[in-house]
Amino acid sequence: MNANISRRQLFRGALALGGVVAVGGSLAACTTTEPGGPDAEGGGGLLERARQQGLRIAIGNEPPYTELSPDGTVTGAEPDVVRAVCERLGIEKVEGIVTGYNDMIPGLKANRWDAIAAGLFMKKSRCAEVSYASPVIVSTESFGVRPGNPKDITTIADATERDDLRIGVVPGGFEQGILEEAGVPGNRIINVTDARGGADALAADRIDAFLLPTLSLRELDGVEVTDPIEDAPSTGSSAAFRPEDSDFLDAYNEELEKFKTEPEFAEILDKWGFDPTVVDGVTTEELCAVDG
Ligand code: 6CS
Repeated sequence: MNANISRRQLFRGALALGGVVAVGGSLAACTTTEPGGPDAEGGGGLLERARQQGLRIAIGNEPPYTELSPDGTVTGAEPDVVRAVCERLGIEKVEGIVTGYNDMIPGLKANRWDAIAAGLFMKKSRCAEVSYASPVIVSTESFGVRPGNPKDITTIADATERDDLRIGVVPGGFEQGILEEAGVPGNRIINVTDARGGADALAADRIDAFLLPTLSLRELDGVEVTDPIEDAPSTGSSAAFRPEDSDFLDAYNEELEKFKTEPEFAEILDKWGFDPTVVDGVTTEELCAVDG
């Protein structure tokens, strides 16, 4: 599979072949902490608090975007970039808290964590609630299907037009929005718990296809992964913060832009099988214009 997608192709949805571009790496062992109080002073307060107590990030535990190892080590594309940028900000600890995609923004607003670093893809409705840093991940979507793709599912139009198809999605995920926007009836959009749950549902014939980012599906045993779906919207992600933490976001973005030019950024990407070229020049504004 050619992992390089031209940016033009990606944004015109004309994906002939492609993979996923993003970052990755390893992260120091992390623990989770009790939720802290609200950051009343805004971003400046968060920066100081994070320097003293560490930064709490919400993750989905969906490799290669995020992964919580049995020993508590938090790795994955976004946490690794967050960890590297935080080091440059004098923040020594990054602590991962596993949660569902549908809880990430409400939990951020409730101060259960300080940021989201889960590959929470940018789209209009999310960008209206949280402030994203400069993009580090640009992704494609695929269907996970049973070997041989017996129902020949390859496009969102297939999912919309064929009443026999039951499509699995994770609750509140970007993919659920794709199907709802396309007009797939709710009784054919089947919630699964997470990536592993989707693979199990597929194997048990509770769903006919599992809609998830291409690279996430490739991590699952027993799941055949279609080429990137040409009629699915493409977007990307980065760390997301509360709008009132704008001072923190400004400081974070300043370091992130520098980090994206350093060899370590490219080294992190390769570790998770991503290619940074497509993310060059991609802006938060562009990705926040994605419908949904
Ligand atoms: O942003 C989202 O909602 C999607 N992101 C990832 C990395 N996996 C599935 C999820 O639906």
